[in-house]
Amino acid sequence: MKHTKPTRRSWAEPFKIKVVEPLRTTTRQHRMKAIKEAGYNTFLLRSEDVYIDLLTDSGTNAMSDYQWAGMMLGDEAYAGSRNFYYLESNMRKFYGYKYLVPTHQGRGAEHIISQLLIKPGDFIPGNMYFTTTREHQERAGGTFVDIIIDEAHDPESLHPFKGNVDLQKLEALIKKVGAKKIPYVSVAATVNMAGGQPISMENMRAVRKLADKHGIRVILDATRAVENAYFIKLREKGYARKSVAAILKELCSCTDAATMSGKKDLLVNIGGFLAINDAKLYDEARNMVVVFEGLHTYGGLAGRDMEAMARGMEEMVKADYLRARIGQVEYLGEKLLDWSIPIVKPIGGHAVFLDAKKILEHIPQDRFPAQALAAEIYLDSGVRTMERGIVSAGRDSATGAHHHPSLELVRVTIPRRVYTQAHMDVTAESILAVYENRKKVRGLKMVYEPKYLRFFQAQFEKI
Ligand code: P70
Repeated sequence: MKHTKPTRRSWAEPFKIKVVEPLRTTTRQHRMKAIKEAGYNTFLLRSEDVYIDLLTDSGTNAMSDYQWAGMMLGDEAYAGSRNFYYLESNMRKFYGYKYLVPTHQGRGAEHIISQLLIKPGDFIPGNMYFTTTREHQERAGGTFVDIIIDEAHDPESLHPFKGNVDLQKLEALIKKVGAKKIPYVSVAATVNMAGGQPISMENMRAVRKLADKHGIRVILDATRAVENAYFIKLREKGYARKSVAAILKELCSCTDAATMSGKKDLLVNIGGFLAINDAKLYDEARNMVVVFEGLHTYGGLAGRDMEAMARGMEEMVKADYLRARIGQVEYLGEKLLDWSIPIVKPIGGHAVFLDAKKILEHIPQDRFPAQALAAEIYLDSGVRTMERGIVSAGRDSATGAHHHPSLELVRVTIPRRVYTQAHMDVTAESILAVYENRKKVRGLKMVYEPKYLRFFQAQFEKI
């Protein structure tokens, strides 16, 4: 093999491996049967039938020895666990909100905040929908309105902050429906469905200012806010010398509350929370959590899970960790770009997103090209990815028609601290093999469609 001389010095994972979990390989014949039985939906595959699992970065992280040691210090008291108080103090230290309400995961927090703040007939503007977030907003009687900048809908746009809010779109909505019908602006950092794209600090400040002018709250989806803070450090003027921890706190300070899925940035396998500044709202949330999740000092979690989250916060902001984390996603993305495979640009924080619309241009969107592409990659190598296109977008709650998102993507999601560069090579080669045979891939028809969040359980057949 020929090796060219490097043009820059490499990074490496800032850890060594202490425990290993064997991977299973399967035959193509085995996978053919498995994906057919799963109705061509990668969510319905058994993990045992998967080789490299890039379905999600959610709850799939490898914990450190420091976190595992903390698990043994779980205080499993029903009330007032010391792990809760440690988590609360670290949340204050790293995110800066006043009050903490733990939940079993992110959607538990979304449920509570939506029920508390949204009235039927309200509108919730946000920088692109997220599936579970919008579902909870709609269940509370609200209507989600997309106010992300147009560039976010264009996979080719190289805008460095494709997660930005279009302030004119926000202002136009306020004018149209009135501030009283907008309980809050829902801002995500980074934006998952746009391809893991960040929002800039400048834009976040401007959103705060506009919301203040009209007395509207700003609620942050902080699920991947650390990765957003890292992009701000790399890309935004004036932030290169600031620490990611300082940037994260500054970002949160522009908002009134946050929902959090701890299963991403916090380097754990389960957990989430709601973080709030307003004492009255906190009081209501603390009361509601006991109905749906558990007492306000555990919120559906074991003490040990809260300990692992608290310790994860200390690790998530470390510079060497983030460099390797984002660097690994970039490594995979650049490899695909070198081979001219269409992906969302710039490369995002948690995943590489394949542009299924371009790759399978012979398959119309109503025949689910991204769903078909994800199934084909699995079939080729046992690598599991996820559809993020028309199936995920669901139906319009008013008309019942399919939403037709401009982005029809397959998400190749990288768990934190789990896979090596060699796994990225194998993944890239499988995607290349499928890309080269793309003309032979056929579309799908949906034969089973569940009512809520259909992408999780829908089933398909080949056309
Ligand atoms: C993913 C996961 C979860 C998530 C998120 C953002 C920006 C909230 C949540 C909910 C899991 C998932 C969820 C729906 C469809 C597919 C996969 N994202 N906000 O893989 O948090 O899962 O803890 O309830 O990304 O992206 P939780």
